[in-house]
Amino acid sequence: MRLNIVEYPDKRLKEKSIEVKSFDANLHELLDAMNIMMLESNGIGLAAIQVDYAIRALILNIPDEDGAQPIENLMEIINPVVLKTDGKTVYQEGCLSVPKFYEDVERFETISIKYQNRFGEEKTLDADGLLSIAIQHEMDHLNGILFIDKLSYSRRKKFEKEYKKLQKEKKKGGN
Ligand code: QAP
Ligand code: CO
Repeated sequence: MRLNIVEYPDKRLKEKSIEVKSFDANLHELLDAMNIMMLESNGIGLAAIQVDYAIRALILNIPDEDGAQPIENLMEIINPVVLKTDGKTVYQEGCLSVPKFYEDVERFETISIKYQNRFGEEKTLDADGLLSIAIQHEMDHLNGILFIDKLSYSRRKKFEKEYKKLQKEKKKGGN
């Protein structure tokens, strides 16, 4: 199974992903391939829609203090539902689907969710810090929302400008 990252401004990123109903080998194969893709791309989180599977599944692996992302720290979150949020925090976010752009986004400081693991077992999770932010960022993907959609008018304009500049550089034959 080979996956590709869907990048802005692809319309597929605006789709609302659908609930996962079968926790079978196909799902496990997708989750395994997503983990490889995420690590190869130096990501810390990835939603299935970002690899063109419009299902409510996401993975996270928050780097430890040495910047390592061991498989034990991988989280696979299926059909997440928010139970509780508290506080506000701002963090400079990025996204594999919006390469090379980073901007401050406001999120809840803490979040509690329920979700299912790859076997369909119900779990709950209380998160703070970067994990809380990452969960909110990835859950937005399930509803077709990108972090750039949450920017103020002026910061969104800054994004549009930088995006156009990057496109021009690409045409000229840079990256
Ligand atoms: C979402 O983002 C996130 O532009 C995960 O050139 C971001 O993994 C959660 C990446 C911030 C919490 C805080 C972005 C890699 C990776 C790029 C990512 C790039 C290469 C983004
Ligand atoms: Co993202």
